[in-house]
Amino acid sequence: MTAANNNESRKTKTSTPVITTEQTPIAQALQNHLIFSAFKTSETSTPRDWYVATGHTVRDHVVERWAKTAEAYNSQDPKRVYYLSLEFLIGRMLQNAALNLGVEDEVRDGLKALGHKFEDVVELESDAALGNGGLGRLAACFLDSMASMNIPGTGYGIRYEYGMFRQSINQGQQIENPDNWLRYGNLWEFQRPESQYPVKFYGRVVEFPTSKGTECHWVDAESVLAVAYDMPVPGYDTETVNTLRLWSAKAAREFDLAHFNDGNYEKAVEERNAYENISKVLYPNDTSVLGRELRLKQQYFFVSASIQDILRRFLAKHDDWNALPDKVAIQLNDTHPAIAVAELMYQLVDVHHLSWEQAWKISNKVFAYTNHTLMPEALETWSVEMFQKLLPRHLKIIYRINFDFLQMVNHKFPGDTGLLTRVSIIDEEHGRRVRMAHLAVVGSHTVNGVAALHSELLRTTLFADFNRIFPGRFINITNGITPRRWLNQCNPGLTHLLETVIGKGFHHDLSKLRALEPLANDAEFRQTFRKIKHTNKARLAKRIAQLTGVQLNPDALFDVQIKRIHEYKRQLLNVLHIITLYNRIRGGHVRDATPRVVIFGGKAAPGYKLAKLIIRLINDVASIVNEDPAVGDKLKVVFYPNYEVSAAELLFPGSDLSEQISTAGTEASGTGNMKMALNGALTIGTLDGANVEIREEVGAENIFIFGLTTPQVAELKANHYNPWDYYHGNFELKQAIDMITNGFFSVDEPDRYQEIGETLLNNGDHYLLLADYASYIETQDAVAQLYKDQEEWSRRAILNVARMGKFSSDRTIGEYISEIWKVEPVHS
Ligand code: B1N
Repeated sequence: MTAANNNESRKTKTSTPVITTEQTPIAQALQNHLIFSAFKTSETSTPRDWYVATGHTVRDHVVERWAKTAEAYNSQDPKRVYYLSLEFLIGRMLQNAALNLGVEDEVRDGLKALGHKFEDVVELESDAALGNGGLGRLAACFLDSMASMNIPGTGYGIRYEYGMFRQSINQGQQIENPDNWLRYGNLWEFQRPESQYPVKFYGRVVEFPTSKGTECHWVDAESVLAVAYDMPVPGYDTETVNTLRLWSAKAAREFDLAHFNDGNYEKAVEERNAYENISKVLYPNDTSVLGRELRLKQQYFFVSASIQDILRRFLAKHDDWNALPDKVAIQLNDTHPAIAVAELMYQLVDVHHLSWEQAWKISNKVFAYTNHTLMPEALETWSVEMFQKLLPRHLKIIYRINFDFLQMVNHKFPGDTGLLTRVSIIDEEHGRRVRMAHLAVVGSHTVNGVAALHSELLRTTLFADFNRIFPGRFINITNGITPRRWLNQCNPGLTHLLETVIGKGFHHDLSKLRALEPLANDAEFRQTFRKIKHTNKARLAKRIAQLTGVQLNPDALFDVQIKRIHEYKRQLLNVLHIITLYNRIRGGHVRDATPRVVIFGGKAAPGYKLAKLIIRLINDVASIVNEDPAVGDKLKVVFYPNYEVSAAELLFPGSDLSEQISTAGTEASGTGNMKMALNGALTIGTLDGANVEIREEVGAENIFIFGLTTPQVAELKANHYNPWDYYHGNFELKQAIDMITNGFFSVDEPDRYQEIGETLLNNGDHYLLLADYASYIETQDAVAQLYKDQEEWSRRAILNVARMGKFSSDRTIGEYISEIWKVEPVHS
């Protein structure tokens, strides 16, 4: 049981505080809400009641501005951005709302006066974990930036009843537990019963001849209701509060009365459940797709409701459809909402009776698509058969879009049938499938990648054909992170230090951090900087001791890899390094080792066997290493259970070394890399994703780059890469792999890690761990060496902080605005 849970079960110990005349309005509001919102007195209150009182107190401030923002948008009718995403990884709301509204200190003081600690109260909120990882968290950072920049932006997604599963570790293995995040209610959401839309599935299409051609009617369809739940998105230091609108599925009829009257009560309930299952649970797969019907249902469900909502809002003020692109920009967060291209055509042509040509012209000016990965297993395709069954009208629409598109291509590149086959929206070679990425590219005016290298690879590999067909359509917009949550909120110590030396300007313009550069040479400043890092590490160590029982020395080098568990991210390479260090220590080869703590965190998709095996290996290695008296404090290994946004807020500030070690060309961007550097960690990484740009910003001398580059990876693969050569050529590598496969770390089951040996040696080592091993180890040795020189280490860490300005999501959103959305700020 966690400390937070422990707290929860007991009553608040403190006696009723004396109400003094100097009480602040916030302290009064807290007490009022304890009575009127939690319905408790101080004597009977539990810690959760204080969470409720605090939440309501902060929420009141939010709601006031929220209404004003809505009113300003309504009266000024600006062009708006709609960010469609199947994932929004928000995390906790309370502290972020208090911070953005500028009432955090007052709330903290108010609680203190009443005998409570803000930090303890905040801990009682469940994370809104409506996302898997980087893609979902990016959507949340974008919402924060849009609100902070007064951009009329709305997020649209699904109100999953269960978010990302909660991970526990049992005997070293991942266990998935349901994430019942709404169990105690959610004071940050507002149901909007007035915003409900029917969403149709199944049925068939009938065609009617008319004077203008044929008209299609989608008939005999089943229907489910999408009910809106709104969550506020308060901007930082501004009056703007935007909206995240999440859809929940509700059966269109309470029960099928026919079944009900037959006495078949169970069947009536079952059918109802089947509809409501659509918004039940988030698919826990990151960068890989399963092709399940329920997933396509989820996608169409939230897309259809969102498009209906967007068009309703437009129609309330306009009657000229050609003005739609002047009022509406829709961003597709990967291909998950790409069905929106067909849905808008459906709405415009079938429901609102525009001509196909006019509708297509309008639609193309509305949509833009962001690609987040090159991994082939993440490219969404749906069997034509399933599509036909679930969305028969949309399949027809897609055929028509494809027909027009291929005609155009054929006109531009006559006779190139290979090209037509490759770019067709329908893949005819793998049993007829709809390629959602192709639909998204054809239906959008702009397509962007998420880091310079990734966007270049999109243009030259995945979308090379499309780049010829649509020159200029493909651009780059490098990802960013919101400094509110990832600096101010998670690292108050560092934030305060920065404010005292360079002022508060960086809150609104992160590039102002550059003013910090000269202080890297100031010994006194370096010492203060180190002290803050030490405090953050001690705080992290304390939490890790509570969670795992492992005691850590905060003076050790905290070497951290936190992200989804995936072969391409190469947690295994990190493990090979740990085993190498362990062997050196055991062999007595190291005098004067740099004490190191290696921390892992991350979830494996429940069906991804090898990823789960990697978690188990990390834990098995951890128990051997941590319990070996020959090792002592020199090396500790920890797996941090249930890595989530709130855990990240503790882990980033407590890290010294940021592991960003994916095979070059595989990680589209990465955003943890940015969070870690902003919080004063040095990076060890490959030239992959945004690491390339991080190096550009911080300077090659302030980052540890190793391994093959993207072209070298391609070349090695083309030249019959053989991992065995590396295995036989490097004694330490061979020894480490042998220990894994011989059962050194799994004495009770020596074969446990056979599969890992197979992947690395016999199945081609797809992610080139063996090829990069020597370079990685050598670079890690340099890291350990530098850490001994604390002055030089801190100097470089400070320069990293100073040079992270580019990676604010405010800069990213600024680029979306000028390159894609063409929207203006609105002041409420
Ligand atoms: O999107 C992040 C990037 O920083 C990461 O490099 C990238 O891996 C991540 C299918 C995905 N790409 N694709 C996904 C998530 C869920 C799913 O069902 C794919 N996530 C990323 C932000 O750009």
